[in-house]
Amino acid sequence: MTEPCIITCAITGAELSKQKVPILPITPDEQAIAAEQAVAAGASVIHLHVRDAEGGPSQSLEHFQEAMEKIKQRVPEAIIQMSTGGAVGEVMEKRMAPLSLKPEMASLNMGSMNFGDEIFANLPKDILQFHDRMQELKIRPEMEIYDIGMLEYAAKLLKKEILKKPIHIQFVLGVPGGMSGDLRNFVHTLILMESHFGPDVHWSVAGVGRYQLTLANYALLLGGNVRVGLEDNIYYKKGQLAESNAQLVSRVVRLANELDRPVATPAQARQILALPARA
Ligand code: KMH
Ligand code: ZN
Repeated sequence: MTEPCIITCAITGAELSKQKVPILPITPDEQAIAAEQAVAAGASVIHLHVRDAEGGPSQSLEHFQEAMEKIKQRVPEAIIQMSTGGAVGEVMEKRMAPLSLKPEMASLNMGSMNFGDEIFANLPKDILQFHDRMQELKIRPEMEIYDIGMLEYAAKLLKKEILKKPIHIQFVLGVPGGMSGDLRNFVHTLILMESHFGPDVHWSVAGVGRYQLTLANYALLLGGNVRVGLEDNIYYKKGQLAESNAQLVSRVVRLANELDRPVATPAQARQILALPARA
């Protein structure tokens, strides 16, 4: 059977504001509703950033705790994937702290890069520290890869047996400063990934902005997984803002149906990703 596609929904992000995107869920209650709707539409993983009382990006443990509790109350089956990237410029200690809440998954950013006009810093020593902490707490890292050098760095860590299988990669393509979502780039990237990691790697792709739809289609066709959501893309189509996170998820589900690709339930996603059982 074709492997079901795991849909991740990145509901909030750290860079957008409610002023610019009024439908952006930023309070714990709004995030819980957005997560519930996204899961009802077909998502199984919620990539989670949280906000402070003013709506600004936060990596505070308390803000994560509140949002995670509200999400779990509304949609207990959702797999919560905590962001450890936070907003550009956030200090490592703050990015690391909320991991002690032990989400099932967390993002592990695999290198430094320009991120728009700023620098998103992820030094090797910090990447290893995040990784060790996730291992210690049995949190599954999702490796966020924005450029091909980051993939090669991950391959090096696998060779050194620092990273261990199962490996789960999220390509985030189209950030200004990273690799674009041009399909020719992506084909090359996937070929390289397979040569380094073998066929049993799980991968997903998040196309930023206009790349979201094309890359989602491509992942569905090639047996990969898909991330959509307002963090990456606020448009449904050119010039038309998305109505909600769920709307973006629903489109992927429709495409998957057309392409005969089943969509994973949260339980199937846990099985596919071999997530450690939780008490
Ligand atoms: N906000 C970006 C600078 C992650 O979630 O780990 C980084 C980001 C990655 O969103
Ligand atoms: Zn993120």
